[in-house]
Amino acid sequence: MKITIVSGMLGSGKTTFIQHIAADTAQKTVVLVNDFGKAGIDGELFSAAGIDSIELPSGCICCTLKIDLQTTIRKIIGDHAPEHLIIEPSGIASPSGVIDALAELELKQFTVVGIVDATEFVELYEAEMYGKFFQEQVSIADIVLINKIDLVDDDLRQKTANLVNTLNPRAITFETVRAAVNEPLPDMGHEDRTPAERAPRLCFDTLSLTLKSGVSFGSIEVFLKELSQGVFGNIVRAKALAETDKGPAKFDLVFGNISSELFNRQLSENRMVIIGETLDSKRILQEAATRWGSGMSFL
Ligand SMILES: Nc1nc2c(ncn2[C@@H]2O[C@H](COP(=O)(O)OP(=O)(O)O)[C@@H](O)[C@H]2O)c(=O)[nH]1
Ligand SMILES: [Mg+2]
Repeated sequence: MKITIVSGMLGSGKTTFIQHIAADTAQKTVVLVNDFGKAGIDGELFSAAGIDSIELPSGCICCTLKIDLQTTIRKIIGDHAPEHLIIEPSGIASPSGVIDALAELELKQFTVVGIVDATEFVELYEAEMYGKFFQEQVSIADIVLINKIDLVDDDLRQKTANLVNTLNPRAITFETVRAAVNEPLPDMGHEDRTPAERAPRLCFDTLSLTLKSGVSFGSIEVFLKELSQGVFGNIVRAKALAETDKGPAKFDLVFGNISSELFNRQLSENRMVIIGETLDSKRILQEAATRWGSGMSFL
């Protein structure tokens, strides 16, 4: 069984990347996704793309026992016998925790793909935000995608490439738009690059909400804008899938950038997840209930 671990900060493009590689292959592929929050948005994105995925039940790898991950991997192997297992840890999970869990299962052949969001990587690194966390995500990778280069100028693109090269001179790097690599990715037998000093865990607050159907598309964008401006705490990532007055839609907030697009099929449930450092959950719930009526609740 081939194993690919896809690591990268919140919103860097992990799910987008996996949609390419899982759709491209003739192999039987299963994605193990450990999304933050309980809303299972990535799981629904994968199934909409016809990709088999299993969600790790309990929140984020950084906070749960390795045992959950191992149990889930064993179950996937037993139930599905995939030829390719792709693991998407949540953007705040440390890839070395996943590697440890695999090693204990005697799974030692895998490739780690690290995805860097070129719009924010240098800035976050220089500001030493989240400590050594990003450094570990890049230094442990066999392949690094410098993604979202459509959104940066040449200068920042070059700076990002230089920083990635300094942090991990051995990695094969690609500069990508929408995490698309236009050639088959090499299979790398992962060498042990686990840093001696582990990055500390990042623990964020998360909030999962359900929304009633038929909410206005614009009202969700306005709400995300307010979230990004810090009205309800320091929010680093939010996403939503909702049946809106314009049709089913997907919304993303990644470090201040909001994007939205219509979704090509009906949704099983309307929901939003929000992740941040100091979430004012009570106010978010109140505001959401005021704007969208009583259809708002915890998941
Ligand atoms: N402009 C632009 N947007 C991108 C690119 N890659 C991903 N995105 C968008 O960034 C958001 C987060 O991507 P996603 O794959 O969900 O990130 P994840 O949280 O790491 O799984 C989505 O709205 C994507 O469509 C890119 O190269 N350029
Ligand atoms: Mg994702």
